[in-house]
Amino acid sequence: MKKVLGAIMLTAMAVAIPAAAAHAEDLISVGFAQVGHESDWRTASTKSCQDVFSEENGYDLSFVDCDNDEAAQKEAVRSFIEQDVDYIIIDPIIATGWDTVLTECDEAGIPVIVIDRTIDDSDKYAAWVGSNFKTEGLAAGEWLKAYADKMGIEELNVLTISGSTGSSAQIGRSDGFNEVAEKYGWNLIDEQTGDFTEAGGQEVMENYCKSYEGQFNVVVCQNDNEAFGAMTAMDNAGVTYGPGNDVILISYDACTAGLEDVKAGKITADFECNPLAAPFVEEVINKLAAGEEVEKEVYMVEHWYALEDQIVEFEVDGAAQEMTVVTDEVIEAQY
Ligand code: GZL
Repeated sequence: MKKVLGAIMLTAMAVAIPAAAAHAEDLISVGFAQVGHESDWRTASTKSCQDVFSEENGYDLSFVDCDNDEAAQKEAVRSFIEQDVDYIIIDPIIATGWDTVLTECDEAGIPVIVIDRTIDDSDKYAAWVGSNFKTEGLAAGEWLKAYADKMGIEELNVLTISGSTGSSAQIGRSDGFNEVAEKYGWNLIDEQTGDFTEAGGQEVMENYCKSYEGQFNVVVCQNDNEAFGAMTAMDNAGVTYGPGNDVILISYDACTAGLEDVKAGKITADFECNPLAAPFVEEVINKLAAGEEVEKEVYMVEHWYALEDQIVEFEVDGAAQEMTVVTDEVIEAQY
């Protein structure tokens, strides 16, 4: 009985014993210097990396939340060099000031993969996985033109709450949208940074409601969390927004909560920025490990969202754009 029991126990124990944790030296070590924790988008980006680069998947992830502090981010990268990790992932808070520390990574023989935002003053990294922020801005602008024409709105007076100044997401979205605004002669009243946070969006919108009362009919927020704050400020100021109201409210990211606000008729259109880059980063790492060539740029697939009545046809750089109608199923599937 004992033997049988033992066998049964062994079997039971075998089932119960988790896969033997690989020894640290068997794991691929990855250092990830993340922007911070400023938005729903950022939370999804962090989770994507932590889910993929887990110990059960064979990785030892060193994660540093740099809290939007550029100096802390450089320090985190240098700590990864000291740890002699196998790979470094950076989501750069701002696009410049990177060549020195990337040179140090290069000299240490540690490949760097950049995700999401871009590094514009150095190419000393193996690959970048992210979004075309200027395309997001162009899409928002050309959608607004098509929507305003459909609604018979001739004069567009625009206030922008931009993202963290100097981040490639802010630069690209501003460049793209403002290029369209200039093409069609819209009135760009003001552009101030809300730093991609809800508090920042609310503060800027409070100031806008005081300074530009009755002068604006479009508010562009460069991410959903700024839009959440802007809505609070407009509610407090008695300014209505969303289809059929005082203000056309445009946002970026299209996180779940943002799409819920589209469905509720608050955000008029939301332009997605896809945060789920980690699986594509892992593909880059696998190719590097196998000594294969890697693409220098890998673009994420993104969608533009609105309700049925706000769906209009438009083009970006001559390419027809497909808009997605926000339904409960679309929201359920979002990040
Ligand atoms: C864009 C990303 C931006 C998001 C914001 O790729 O860097 O930073 O749009 C986030 O939500 O804070």
